[in-house]
Amino acid sequence: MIELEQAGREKCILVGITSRQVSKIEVGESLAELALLADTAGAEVAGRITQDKDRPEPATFIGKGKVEELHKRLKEEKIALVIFDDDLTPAQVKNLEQHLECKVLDRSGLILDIFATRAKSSEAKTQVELAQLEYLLPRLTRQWTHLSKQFGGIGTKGPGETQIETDRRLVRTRISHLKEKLDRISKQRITQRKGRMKHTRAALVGYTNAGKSTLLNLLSGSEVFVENRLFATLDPTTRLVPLNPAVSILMTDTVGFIKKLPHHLVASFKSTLEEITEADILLHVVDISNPAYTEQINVVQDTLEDLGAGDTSTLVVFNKIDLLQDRSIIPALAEKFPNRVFISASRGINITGFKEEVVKMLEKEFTIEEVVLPDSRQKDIAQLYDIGEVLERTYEDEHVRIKIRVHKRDRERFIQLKK
Ligand SMILES: Nc1nc2c(ncn2[C@@H]2O[C@H](COP(=O)(O)OP(=O)(O)OP(=O)(O)O)[C@@H](O)[C@H]2O)c(=O)[nH]1
Ligand SMILES: [Mg+2]
Repeated sequence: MIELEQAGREKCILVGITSRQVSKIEVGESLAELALLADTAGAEVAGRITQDKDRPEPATFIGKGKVEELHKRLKEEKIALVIFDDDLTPAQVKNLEQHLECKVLDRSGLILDIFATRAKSSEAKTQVELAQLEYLLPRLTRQWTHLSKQFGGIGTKGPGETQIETDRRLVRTRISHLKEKLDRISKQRITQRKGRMKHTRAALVGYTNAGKSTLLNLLSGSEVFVENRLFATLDPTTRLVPLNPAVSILMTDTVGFIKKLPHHLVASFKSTLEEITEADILLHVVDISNPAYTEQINVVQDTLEDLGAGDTSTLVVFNKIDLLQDRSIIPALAEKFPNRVFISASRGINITGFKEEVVKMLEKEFTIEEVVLPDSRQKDIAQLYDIGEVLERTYEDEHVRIKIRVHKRDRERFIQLKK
């Protein structure tokens, strides 16, 4: 498995490609983010190179001349790691490692490596290991295909193939074992969530490093780990947050998103990400001081759609306004995003305004209903607790009067039950 030495910062060079579709500015921003990822993984960025190329070389991604130029530089500066901003095929990695005589990583491999060092809970560790093995599996096969092509023919299909087959079998067995384990964890989570059904739930979502954990800490007085590096949070944390004397909600902080988040990771973090899909409302935290914030908003929206949470009502929380040099962009953003608020989580700016916006949103999302049912309908009365937050329950003769807060999503179920 890919591992970066933690002791002593390993030097690396970053590589990106500009083309008709991807401008120099975009690649610059993307490489700046890759540099942050490299730093988070414990590497020191010694240089960045870009090449203008509409179509990547099938064998080496970058052109032959670029490979030679890079090889020379690596030798001169004694650098043993190159990180590509785009995903490479297993064959490209193999070829590049041969030509460059150094370790070659792509963005997905680097992100997986960071997740592996960041994972603390048994659930996160299991999810990351599953993603890593899924990433490794095709590489085991194709690496072999590559070797058999190169050395070809007789004599290469014996022990090598057996070895690969054995490895693949082992990896597959481990994958199904991990999947079973995650299934069990996911079931536990559903039970846990059932236990807190009666509360309104909001999920903090957003690009990595936007300030989600900082905001949750401020609102709940908790101490979720905060760091100016990427993917500080992998495990979801849920806290009760008072919004005003009458209303409090459960707020969940969870893993941040990033451009080109490896799909294996999204798939294996399914149970963690259910905290997002099951939420009543989403609070989308945006780092407004990041020059790429518009692209980051789009990445988050696309990821939410992939997860099936694209339709959940969302408040856009523009964070880090204390770092904003040019305040003139605020009115345009306010117009573009009708549900939004501008805050600074670390400085505590406009937190009251934030809470008011969340309360306003809840008022739109939920209605407070009253229903009177005969005592005999015990089953339906129990069902109500599953539909919404029961605020009051009073007994009158042989009837029970229930005041309940219902999400608009569950309104139909409520009306059916009331009949
Ligand atoms: N200047 C400034 N910095 C902030 C603000 N909010 C958060 N930060 C800083 O931004 C960095 C990232 O904050 P986190 O709360 O860890 O961000 P996150 O969204 O939880 O990040 P991940 O868990 O990695 O997805 C930290 O260094 C925070 O101190 C803010 O309003 N202003
Ligand atoms: Mg966090």
